[in-house]
Amino acid sequence: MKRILLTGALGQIGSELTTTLQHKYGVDNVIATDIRYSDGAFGEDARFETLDIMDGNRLNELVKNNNVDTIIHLAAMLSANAEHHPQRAWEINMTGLMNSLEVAREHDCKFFTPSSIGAFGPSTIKQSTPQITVQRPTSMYGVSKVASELLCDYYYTKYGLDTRGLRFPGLISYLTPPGGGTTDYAVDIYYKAVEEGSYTSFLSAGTYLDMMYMPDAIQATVDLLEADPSRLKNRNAYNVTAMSIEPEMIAAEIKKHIPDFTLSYDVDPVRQGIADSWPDAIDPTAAKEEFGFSPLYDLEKMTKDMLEKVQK
Ligand code: NAD
Ligand code: AKB
Repeated sequence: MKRILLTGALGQIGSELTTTLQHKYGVDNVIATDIRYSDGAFGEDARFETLDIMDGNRLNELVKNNNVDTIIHLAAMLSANAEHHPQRAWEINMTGLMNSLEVAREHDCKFFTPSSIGAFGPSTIKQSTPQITVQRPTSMYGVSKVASELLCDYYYTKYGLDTRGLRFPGLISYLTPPGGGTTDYAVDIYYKAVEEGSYTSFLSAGTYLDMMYMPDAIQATVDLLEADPSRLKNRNAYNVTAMSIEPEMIAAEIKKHIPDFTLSYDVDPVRQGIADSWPDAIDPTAAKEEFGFSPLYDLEKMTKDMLEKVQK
């Protein structure tokens, strides 16, 4: 892998993944793109281009002119926003993906795009959710993620495109705020704990969801990108997770560092409905076996690091 292009690079994942890839493969070999202007986010020498993913021709030109051999497609609308704008979410999530897959096919690029725990629904088994199981989500985000997984499978079997993906859980990070998802409370809670000593959660107590700290998500992405293709049996997306947690558990961990911290609730029915339709705890065995997925952060270690970083 030498020349990587990322879409949606200024988002929560892209802002950290781009920097990691720059260090690993060289600044010149990473082309970050986003619909928004970067304003020097990735350093003075970074290669950045504005790109609306709906414009497949421009993506094609960028890939061709820069001899790109790997596309990482991150531009998407997340679950809570998508539920408020379902038609637009379908357009961005599906046309964006089709444009990226088509360009990857034309230039024979390796292709990575994230799926999500949102690709599961209320009829999916909630505990130890298997890699291959029922996927009948009830949110527009989930519908688009299932379709995305199927399209990645299709391009692999039909055209031999080297598609790879991860079903990310809620990702917790301190560098870039999350972009309108159902799991965002698990990031907000750390900021409010440090700034105000209290937090009002939009998900109720006892809402278990899979989560992972961003360094583990970035490492899993790099590991999957570098994995021996002959070992990968799943070309849609792999279950990955580091912890299954609910708001009270995060609060209890925060209180070890900020004893006066208080947690209250003002439940948002839209995001609660989405969260209730998702699994409590997915099973990442296939990712462990096929590309060595092995997260380093549990709730305790992540909380300590998050609070230190947010306090800075
Ligand atoms: P984000 O919302 O933080 O970032 C998305 C980026 O895409 C933004 O910078 C935005 O400007 C850009 N964008 C939006 N519309 C665009 C367009 N038309 N053309 C080009 N760029 C556009 O999202 P994220 O959290 O970084 O997620 C990236 C991917 O990972 C998405 O597919 C998301 O579904 C998936 N994912 C994220 C999480 C998570 O917790 N962050 C969990 C599971 C899956
Ligand atoms: C969201 O909540 O939409 C994302 C996700 C789990 O896909 N964080």
